[in-house]
Amino acid sequence: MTDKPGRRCFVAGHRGLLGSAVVRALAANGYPDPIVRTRDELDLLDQRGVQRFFREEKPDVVFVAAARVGGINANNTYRWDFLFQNLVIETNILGSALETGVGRVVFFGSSCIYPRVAPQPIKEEYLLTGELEPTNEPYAIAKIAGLKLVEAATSQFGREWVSLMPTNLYGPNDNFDLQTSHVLPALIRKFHEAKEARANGQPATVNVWGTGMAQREFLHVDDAASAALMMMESGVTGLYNVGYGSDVSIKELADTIARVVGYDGPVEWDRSKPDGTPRKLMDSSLIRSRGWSPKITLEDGIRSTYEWYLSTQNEPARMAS
Ligand code: GFB
Repeated sequence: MTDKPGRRCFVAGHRGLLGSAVVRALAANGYPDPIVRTRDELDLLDQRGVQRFFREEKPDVVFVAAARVGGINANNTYRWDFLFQNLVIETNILGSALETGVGRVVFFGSSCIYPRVAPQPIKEEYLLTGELEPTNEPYAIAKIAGLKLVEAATSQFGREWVSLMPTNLYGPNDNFDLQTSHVLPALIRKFHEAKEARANGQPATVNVWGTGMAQREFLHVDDAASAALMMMESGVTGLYNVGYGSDVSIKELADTIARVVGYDGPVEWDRSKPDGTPRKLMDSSLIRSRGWSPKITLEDGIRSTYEWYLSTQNEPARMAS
């Protein structure tokens, strides 16, 4: 690793799943008080406000974890919002970071930037070699624009800016809204609520979207944050996949969550809902060769996320043993 950069870190999106994990990772590694702003304090869609903020605060390092995000249904429904808002957030932050001389940026994309049907596992070099998955094309196009800005800041201006492409993330501070969330928090909530209903003598069935055959790779957000910190400190540039290394079918995921939650009732598969990309397992050997590897297994991660979810419901954890 090269020298540590200046210590004024700005974490954009610090209340979200990924941003809050970056704040935890910074605190654990000697960066205790990153600059953060709530949406009320700083609207990242407001170009002038973002410029003013950067000129006043002059961060040395920026983590771009702010984005309009959501699961397959949110991506597919709010297509304007996902394209427009993500483009504006990225150009506001990256433009101001460039103007005020920010040396290091960690920009987060997503595995959905890659072609819908790509050889597995997906290498970084497969970017822009085929058509995108239609359900998340707006989000993917915005994220591709962002990582191209990062690439250009390096090639044109010599900035040590890096883009990380995490696979499907989960963990504390995730969104558990059943219409807009990703599959893992949605299923934790669905199985938990069905378990509670049955315990109260009500009939309940868990509704799972799609065929169950789609494969997904899940990474605990604390592992993604440790990758972000390592890459920021090294000053490396370029594009890196950040994945767990293996994937599961949605059916297998549902079985694991049912076991962790302790639900043994019926499950119905809603084939009117899309599967999305059939499979998007990433090849993360590039970042692994730099010394990073995930530490949290899927089952352990689901357990701790379920505990966190229960803690937000003001009730004691009642896990299946
Ligand atoms: O996590 P998810 O919403 O997003 O869905 P993607 C993954 C798979 O789980 C799909 C199925 O095949 C869904 O049909 N699924 C089953 C469910 N039950 C449910 C449920 O109750 N809720 C949800 N949400 N899914 C997103 C992209 O794609 O992945 C984003 O839209 C981003 O752009 C993100 O890239 C990481 O993995 O399909």
